[in-house]
Amino acid sequence: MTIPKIVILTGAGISAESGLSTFRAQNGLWEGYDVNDVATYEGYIRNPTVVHDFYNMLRRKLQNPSVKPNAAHFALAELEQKLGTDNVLIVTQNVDNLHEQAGSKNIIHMHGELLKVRNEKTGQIIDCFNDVNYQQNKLIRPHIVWFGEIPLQMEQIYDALSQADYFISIGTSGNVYPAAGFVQIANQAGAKSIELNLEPSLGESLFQTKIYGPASKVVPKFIATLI
Ligand code: BV8
Repeated sequence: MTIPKIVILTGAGISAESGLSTFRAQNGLWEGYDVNDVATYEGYIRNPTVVHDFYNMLRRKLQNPSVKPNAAHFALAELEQKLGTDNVLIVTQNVDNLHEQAGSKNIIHMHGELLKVRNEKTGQIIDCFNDVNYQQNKLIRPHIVWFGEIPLQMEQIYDALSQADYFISIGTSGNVYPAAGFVQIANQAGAKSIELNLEPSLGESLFQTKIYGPASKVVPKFIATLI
């Protein structure tokens, strides 16, 4: 029996039960900020201190000991461990490190990472666990893909989707492209497409299988059918 190739797309919903807010539950006002002010390059240029304060707050929140991976993160780590790292790829829109904390290894952070910053001049990516003080070094920006910027490792993602036997979408509303279009690529490649979410996403009709409920419940249950 050949081992299936599985691509898993995760969004903010998989980390909701770990205590991290999703983006659109608060109708686009995220942590009380307008997404255009804190998740676009224009917003950053307009007011870099506001954007750094915002990401400093999220970085502190992520490192709060109460924020831990939940059963959904652990189920995905177990799937990779059982089927082999080459057969299970997590493409996450999330900038938190909860997949890593749960033990997953094969991860692409297509929208960047909260615990990394980037030198705008050299492109150097550096681990960052503390607040960024913009006044000290104006070349350091969050290593985050903002709206209007190109997501990371798109070639690898498209390549994996074209070979997928399963495409599983977890905890994402299907609002943001190109991630929201991955299910169509997977379907065209002949993959089985499954949506695991709290409620139907915008792309709901494109999925062959849909199971709704909190990720910590529906993800372990579904993953168990693959192991
Ligand atoms: C690009 C960084 C070109 C910040 C983020 C018009 C039409 C179509 C597209 C566009 C358009 N105008 C502009 C675009 C492109 C734009 C886009 O898609 N805009 C949308 C809003 C219309 N996209 C871009 O600009 C992207 N770049 O397109 O470049 C390109 C394209 C292809 C190839 C090369 C180049 C860049 C997008 C990246 C933006 N940055 N984040 C940060 O993260 O700090 S996006 C932001 O939204 C986050 O990354 C987040 O992950 C992402 C998606 O949100 P979700 O994860 O889905 O979260 P959301 O709150 O929406 O939903 C949560 C879901 O979880 C809900 O369904 C809920 O029911 C569920 N849930 C809640 N609780 C639970 C749960 N599920 C299970 N259990 C629970 N307990």
